[in-house]
Amino acid sequence: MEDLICQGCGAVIQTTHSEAPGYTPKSSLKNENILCQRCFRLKHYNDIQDVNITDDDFLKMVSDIRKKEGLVVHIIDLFDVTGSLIKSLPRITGDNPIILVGNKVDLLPRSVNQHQLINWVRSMANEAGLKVKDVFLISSTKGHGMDDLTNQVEKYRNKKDVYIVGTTNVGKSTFINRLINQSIGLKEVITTSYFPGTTLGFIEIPLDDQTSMIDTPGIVNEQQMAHYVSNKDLKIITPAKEVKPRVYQLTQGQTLFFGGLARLDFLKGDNQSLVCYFSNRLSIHRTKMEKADELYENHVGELLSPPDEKTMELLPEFTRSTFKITGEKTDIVFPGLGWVSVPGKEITVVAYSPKGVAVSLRKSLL
Ligand SMILES: Nc1nc2c(ncn2[C@@H]2O[C@H](COP(=O)(O)OP(=O)(O)OP(=O)(O)O)[C@@H](O)[C@H]2O)c(=O)[nH]1
Ligand SMILES: [Mg+2]
Repeated sequence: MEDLICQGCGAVIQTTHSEAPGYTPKSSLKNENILCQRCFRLKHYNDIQDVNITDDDFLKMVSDIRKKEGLVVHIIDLFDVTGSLIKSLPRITGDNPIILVGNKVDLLPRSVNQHQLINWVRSMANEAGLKVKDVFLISSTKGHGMDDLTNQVEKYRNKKDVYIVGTTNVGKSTFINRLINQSIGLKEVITTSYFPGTTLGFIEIPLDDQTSMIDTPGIVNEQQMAHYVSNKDLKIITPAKEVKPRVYQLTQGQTLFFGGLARLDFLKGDNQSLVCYFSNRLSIHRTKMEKADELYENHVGELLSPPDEKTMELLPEFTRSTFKITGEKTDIVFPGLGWVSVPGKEITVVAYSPKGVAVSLRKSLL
């Protein structure tokens, strides 16, 4: 007999280990569409049950695509390109053609020019050495760009299967749910959540008699901030709607705190406007550099929050990186948290982020 699969997360259904993936009470097996207990609780109570599947297990699962033939749709999160673009994707998905999809475009300021944004995403992929056939921008929650993408996927897939691949939380399952909803009207068939690691196995959605679109578990990128914060803080740092740029006119010797999760010192340079793109719910605090250490020590978790208590247990210590920026307009990226855009004037900054979540620079997005 073939294994039964949970239609919400793709785990193999079992009735013996209540702590393991796919657990379903025997009484539920008679239902036509089986949902495991974890999916049921996520859907109805927004309560996440941890499962002991390792990052490596997920990677192995997704690496199975190497042995298959189909189109790979690599979804990234436009709010966290650094944390979600998988440079080594061809090692995981083999020779299969890749198209790149920037999801969550609804989070970026509406004024952004779509054409420029596509070119920017393409240049990020090029820089990472990732060869892609095409680039698209969508919002899986709002529906933006979905029709165009669906038509192009139909063209690129060449009557073969379609694999939806990406790091955790980029919106793979939300994307497929939207397609299901558009084609047959059913709502939220696959389980989605703001917790990373929602999908646990392959979920096949038939496209026709022979081929399917396949949802896959997210590949874990240790660098993502999401792995170091509590569920409550995750909700605060994840933007839910269009991010409002916050502009700070800074002078040398001033510091910005992003909650208490990251910090930026303006070490040297002429006065300038720094534009901050973070979740609107994350508070930004300005202070003098000379007072910053003391402020942090005395007020992290209070004035400077998040982190809450739980996050403070998980969070590695700050590491510092010094950057000298000259020339073109540059983003200082705090992966998974946001970025600060600085004009291309000469400026030296020191960026602090939790160890393991490395701050980086990139050509400015906006
Ligand atoms: N703002 C915004 N949020 C989105 C969009 N698409 C997905 N999300 C949110 O992102 C979170 C993750 O979505 P999922 O669909 O579960 O992501 P996933 O890639 O399947 O995640 P895993 O299964 O854990 O790998 C959820 O809170 C979604 O509501 C989008 O287009 N815009
Ligand atoms: Mg998923």
